[in-house]
Amino acid sequence: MIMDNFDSPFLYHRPEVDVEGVKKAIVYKLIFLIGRSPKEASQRDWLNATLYAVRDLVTEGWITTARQSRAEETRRVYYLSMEFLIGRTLSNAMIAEDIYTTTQAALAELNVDLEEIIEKEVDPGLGNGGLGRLAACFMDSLATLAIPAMGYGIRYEYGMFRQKIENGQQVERPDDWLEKGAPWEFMRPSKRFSIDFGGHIYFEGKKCIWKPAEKVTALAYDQMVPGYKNNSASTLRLWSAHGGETFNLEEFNRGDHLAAVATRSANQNLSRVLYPDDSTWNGRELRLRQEYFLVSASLQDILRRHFRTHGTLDNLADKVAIHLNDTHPTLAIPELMRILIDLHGYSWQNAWDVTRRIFSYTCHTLMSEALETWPVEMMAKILPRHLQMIFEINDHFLEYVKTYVTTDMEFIRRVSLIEEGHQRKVRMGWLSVVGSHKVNGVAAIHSDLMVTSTFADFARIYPERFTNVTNGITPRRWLAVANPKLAALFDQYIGNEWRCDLSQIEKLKAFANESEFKRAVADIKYDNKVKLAQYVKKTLNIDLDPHALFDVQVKRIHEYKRQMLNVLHIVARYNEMLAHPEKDWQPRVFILAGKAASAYYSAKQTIRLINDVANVINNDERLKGRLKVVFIPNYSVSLAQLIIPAADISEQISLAGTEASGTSNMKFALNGALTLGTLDGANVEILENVGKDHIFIFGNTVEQVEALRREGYRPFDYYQNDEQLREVIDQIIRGDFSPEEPNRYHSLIQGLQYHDYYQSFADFRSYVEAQKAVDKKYQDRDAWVASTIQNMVNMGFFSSDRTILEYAKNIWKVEPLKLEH
Ligand code: 26Q
Repeated sequence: MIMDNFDSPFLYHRPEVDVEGVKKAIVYKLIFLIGRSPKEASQRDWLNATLYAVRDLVTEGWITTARQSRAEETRRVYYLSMEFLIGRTLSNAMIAEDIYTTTQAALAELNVDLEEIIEKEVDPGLGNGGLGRLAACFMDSLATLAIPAMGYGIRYEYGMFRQKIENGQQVERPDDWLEKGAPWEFMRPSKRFSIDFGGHIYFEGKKCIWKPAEKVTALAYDQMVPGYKNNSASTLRLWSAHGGETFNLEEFNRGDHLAAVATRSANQNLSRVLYPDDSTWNGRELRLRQEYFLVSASLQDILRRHFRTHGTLDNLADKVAIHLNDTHPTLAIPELMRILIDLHGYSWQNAWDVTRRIFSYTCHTLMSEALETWPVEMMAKILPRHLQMIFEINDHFLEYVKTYVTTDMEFIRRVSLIEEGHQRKVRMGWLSVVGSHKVNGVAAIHSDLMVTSTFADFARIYPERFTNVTNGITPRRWLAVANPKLAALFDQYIGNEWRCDLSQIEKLKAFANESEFKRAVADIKYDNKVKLAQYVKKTLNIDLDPHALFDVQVKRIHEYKRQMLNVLHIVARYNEMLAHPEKDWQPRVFILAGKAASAYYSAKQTIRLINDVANVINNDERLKGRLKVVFIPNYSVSLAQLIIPAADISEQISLAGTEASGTSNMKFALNGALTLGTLDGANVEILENVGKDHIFIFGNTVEQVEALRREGYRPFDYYQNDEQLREVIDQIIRGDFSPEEPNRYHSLIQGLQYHDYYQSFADFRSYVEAQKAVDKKYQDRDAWVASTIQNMVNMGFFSSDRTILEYAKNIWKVEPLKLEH
């Protein structure tokens, strides 16, 4: 019994995990932690009491796992990410601890509806989209597989903004997620580190000395990530910038007290807010400070833990693997070099060997505008020693290239870590490749393109360094939590092992043709659509027919993701329906959601156009309700859990070669939606797994896209030659959907007519045809359900457990703990 291991067993009492025990535990928390009697408790009080009670159960396994991995002195992996989009914790934790129904019954006896309080939990938006959610799925898999690991991120006071739609337009509101308390986190007052910024450097002989000008304190907040039914949990440690001991040393020493205090609030601002940009890089100084803040605090923590366990840093590379989630934490490379050389007296070469054995890096993009580069001047001001270190790394690296690869100056200029020009810049992507032993892309096609385009020069220098690890999603949240009825059906047919071994889902193939199974799958989809329709009715007052085909595109709004292509087709369909109202049109609901970066004008205009088009279509009685368009505001993890299980069609329509992987495509398919997509990102592998009869592929391939670009793509020709496209474009330009301001979409549409960088016009015809094939297939409901099932049962590969096991084996070289309890 684990109790024997606790330092103070008297303080700890594990509640009995039956209805009576859970009930007692919840009421206890309500009274003694929240200070309310059951009689006067609000729904939120009940939620918090339940969270605390469930948290106790997770804590036990968490402490023992941590203790075991410390005792075994295992090799560990540290996942550094500026974003973790973890979503709500309660249902996930109850499912992991296998106490969902017990808790439900306990609360029912207290006259509390579990489903209702679940909806009250805040959804922390500490990430932008795919990259942040991937990090959260990875934490879930690391915990479930009991791999010794820890995630490090930033505890932003304000996460991704809350999106409201006013007069059809996006309005951003601060996301004050901490306002109502954060019962799932543990503050760690003793885990605090000082982070240095600015100042100057000088040399004493060969030794470099950094005299920083400012200090900020990083304070740790821990969150447990429960493993699935393994009585284990991993830690996500988020750093908060603390003003308490912060001041500008130089100003303070000059006696300028007021100025020193004034900077304090600026420093506190470090963890104030998440940058809401995803695909376009935004080189703000505060962002650079945030990145270093994460890196410095995490490395100090990692090294302190290592030293405590091992008493030396000499075996660091044997015991520590650090993973860089894109280039955002890449300053960790020069930071570790600095620590080893300046603080621990390592030789340069020795430090470099250690560093390169420790780091690995995942690239999540190909688009050049998303690659991070920091102006040398800015870095000199904020991190003078790191800039100096990067120059040294660059000298060393270019020397290697000249000796072993080529002396071609053009090549050397391209691969230099410093981009020359009127403003010199540090290339963070290049630095990540040079300082890591493995670099991976996130889907097969993406990893292939990495070595032939963005990183082609580096693939020539370090061919063995590049690899692929296709993304995955956790089946716990994206099936068990999000779609409990479907999960229960699977349990009934094949048992519940699929929950931690998704390849088991193949076993359902044996029932794929059974009419009872098919009917159950169809009924569950229908129920999920009813639930979504109820939400839409309640929040937007729009009536949706759950018998209609639900066609869904939910993701960040970006030109490369081509929400505009979706809109063009919707308007074309609208026109056709009005021209032939007598035809037997398959009723359709188009559902879109997603946030636009605050400064991204055309993305915001796209949202507005969707809403304008929705307004016209939803109010056109000639359609007899057979066509509806809905933009659901404030897309988030919790909304994804509601929307994805209700989808019939999953829109994955990015221009081939632009979406690194996509992960919602996997979530949709697992929940039985058919993909309508281009040969881009993980769509390619989804096609390979589900087979061509169960997916709708359209549009140009990467090769065709490149050929068009080479030959000079002329969108205007498509406009002129395609009558249906021309009509749609003319309508929008004429202001048919914005009669009160006819010019509203001029620049948006002209951007397409004359540039159309993401080639929507070129794929329009093939998209419209694919949409017709969708209608046709949906008419044959039996064939549709059969395809739905083929999608679900062939998703085994896309579990993040498989992804994490690949990282563990091929990149991190870490092994799962053999849990003792
Ligand atoms: C960088 C510098 C300054 C400010 C912001 C940023 C920044 C922040 C977030 C840049 C990029 C991101 C996020 C990128 C992202 O989410 N990429 C997605 O990653 C997924 C997981 O691998 C892929 O599935 C998607 O294809 C990819 O778009």
